[in-house]
Amino acid sequence: MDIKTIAKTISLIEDNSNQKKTILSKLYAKTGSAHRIGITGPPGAGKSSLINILIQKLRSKNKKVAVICIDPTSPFSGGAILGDRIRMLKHYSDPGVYIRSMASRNASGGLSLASSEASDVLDAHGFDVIIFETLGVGQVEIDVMNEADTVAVVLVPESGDDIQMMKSGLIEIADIYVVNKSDRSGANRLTTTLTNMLETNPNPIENNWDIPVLNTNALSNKGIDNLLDSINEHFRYMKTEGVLAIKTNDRYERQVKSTILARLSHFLWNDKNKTDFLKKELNKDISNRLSPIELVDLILKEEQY
Ligand SMILES: Nc1nc2c(ncn2[C@@H]2O[C@H](COP(=O)(O)OP(=O)(O)O)[C@@H](O)[C@H]2O)c(=O)[nH]1
Ligand SMILES: [Mg+2]
Repeated sequence: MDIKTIAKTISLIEDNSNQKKTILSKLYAKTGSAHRIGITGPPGAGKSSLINILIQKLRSKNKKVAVICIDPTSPFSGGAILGDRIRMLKHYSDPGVYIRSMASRNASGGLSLASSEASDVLDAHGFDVIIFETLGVGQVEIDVMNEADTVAVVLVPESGDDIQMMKSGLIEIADIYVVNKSDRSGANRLTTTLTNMLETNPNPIENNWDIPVLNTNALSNKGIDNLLDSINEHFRYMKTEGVLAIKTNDRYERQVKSTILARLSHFLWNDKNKTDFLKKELNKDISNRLSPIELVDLILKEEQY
C-alpha cells in the first residue's frame, strides 16, 4: 500500500466512515510487529527536533517510520504542527516515512482510540516504528501515551525548577527521560534531580527496567544514538519479560471498551425519544426536574443491557 492510500485509509477511520469496520477487521491480524513510541514533554522542549533526527537514524537502518503528531489545541493544522511539518519536511518524498497530524475533531471514542487505530493501519502495513508526539499537558495526551509501548519524556534544563511538571502524570509514564538542550546550563542539575527521584521512586510495574536519564542536544546531534539504543533496549526488555504482550492485550481491551462506549452513546443520542427526555427536563425549573441520575434510568429503561 502506498503512502497516499495509507493516508486515505486513516482518514476514513478518523472520520468514522462506514468502511471503518471492514478496514480495521481485515488488518488486525497483521498487527503486532511495530514498536510504538511516545515522545512527550512541554512545548518547545525539542521533541520534533529529536524525532527528526531519530527518523534519519532509523531510515539509515532501513526501518520504516511513521509519526503521528497530536495537536491538542486546534481542530485545524495549527502553527505548531505546521512548524513540525517544516522541520520534518525533508522526509516528505521518502516513501519509508509517513507524518500525520491528528486532532480530536471527529475522533469518536477519543484521540487515544483514533491514534491506536491509525497505528494499527501503519503497523499492519509494515511500519517498523510509529512515533506519537504529544505535548505533555493533559489527560488526553497521557491517554495517548498509554497507547505507546515505550514512552520518552523530554525535559529541558529550565524544567528543573518546574515542580508541577515533576508531579504531573508525565513522570509516571516515562520509560526513558531525555534532558534535551543539554548545551544550556542546568542540564546536569536536572539530570541529577531526575536520577535521585528515580532512586527513591522506581517504576512499580516494570521493576526490572532501569529508567535511563539521557542528555541530548538536538541541534548538534549529541546523545541521540544513546536515545535510540535505550528505545531499542526497552523494546527488547518488554519482549523478553512479557511486558509487550501485556501492553498489547491492554490496548486490545481499551479499543473494545472505547468502541463500545462510543457506539452506545451514538446509538442512544441518535434516538429521538431519548433526546426528547433530556430536552423535556431541561425545559423545567430545577425544582421540578428529575435528578440527572434518575433521568439516566429513564433514558436507559427500555434498553436491554
Ligand atoms: N539550544 C538548543 N535548542 C534546541 C535543541 N533542540 C531543539 N532546539 C530548538 O528549540 C526549539 C523548539 O524545538 P521543537 O523541536 O519544535 O520543540 P517541540 O515543541 O518540543 O517539538 C526550536 O527552535 C529548536 O531548534 C537543543 O538541543 N538545544
Ligand atoms: Mg513539536
